[in-house]
Amino acid sequence: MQKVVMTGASGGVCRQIRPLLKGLWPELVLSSRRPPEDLAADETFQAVDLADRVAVDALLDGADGLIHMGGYSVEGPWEAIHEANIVGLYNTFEAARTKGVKRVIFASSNHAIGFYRRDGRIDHDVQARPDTRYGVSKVFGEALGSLYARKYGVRVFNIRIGNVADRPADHRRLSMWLHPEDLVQLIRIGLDHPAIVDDVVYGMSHCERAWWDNSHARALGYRPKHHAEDHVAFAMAEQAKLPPDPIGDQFHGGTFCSQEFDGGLADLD
Ligand code: 15L
Repeated sequence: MQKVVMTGASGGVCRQIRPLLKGLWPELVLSSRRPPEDLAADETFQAVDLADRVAVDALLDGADGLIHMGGYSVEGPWEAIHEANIVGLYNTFEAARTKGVKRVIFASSNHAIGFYRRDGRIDHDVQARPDTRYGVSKVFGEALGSLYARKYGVRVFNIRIGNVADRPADHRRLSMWLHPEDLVQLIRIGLDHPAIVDDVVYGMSHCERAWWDNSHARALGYRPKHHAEDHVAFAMAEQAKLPPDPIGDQFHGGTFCSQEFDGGLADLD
């Protein structure tokens, strides 16, 4: 990889991994609608709205790899999700295809499978169970990636990210926390591993209470360095500040499941 582009540069996940990406490739271009407030003098930035196809084309000109962290990152109105995560993502994959980008890392999310219950364990191959319109857009993204891999040869690595932070933020995150260094390890596997086609892995560190079987990531060489159980006291203290959530507390997606919940079939498996 000579030139790698990362979208979503002004978002929270990129803020945490930008310092760790420095020097990994000869050229790293950061992009989002607005520059990150803490953009350093040695970082290259290009402002692009993903809804603007011409601008996305220009962004990916000459790129070998794309780390796609851009888009709408929580639940929101359909119009906003549609523009950023459906139209914007389509533009991004089309630009990747026409510009000859070899690899795409797609920041998928645990909210693609948020309606699985916490008392079970799932692997990367289960049927989608999105918990929000946002989660639906992540399922769409994984499907789009599969199409572009199998039809056009753009290899895609889908990371169903749990929650990226220095420490697990609460009880739920003890099962799905992802330290920034472990995320970078996954990104490097996705850009470099020769066997990647349209693979799906879970973006979590070593979580002893995991609800996800991440053996596919392990088979690709992923060895997370950070252990969630090292932070139990902090996570549980934070949890004590939160109100109970009778619906959200049953499912992987937490509050994303309980938002707007109304007469759902939540007591099924
Ligand atoms: C996500 O997908 C969101 O982008 C992030 O803001 C968190 O809410 C995370 O999931 C989570 O589930 O903790």
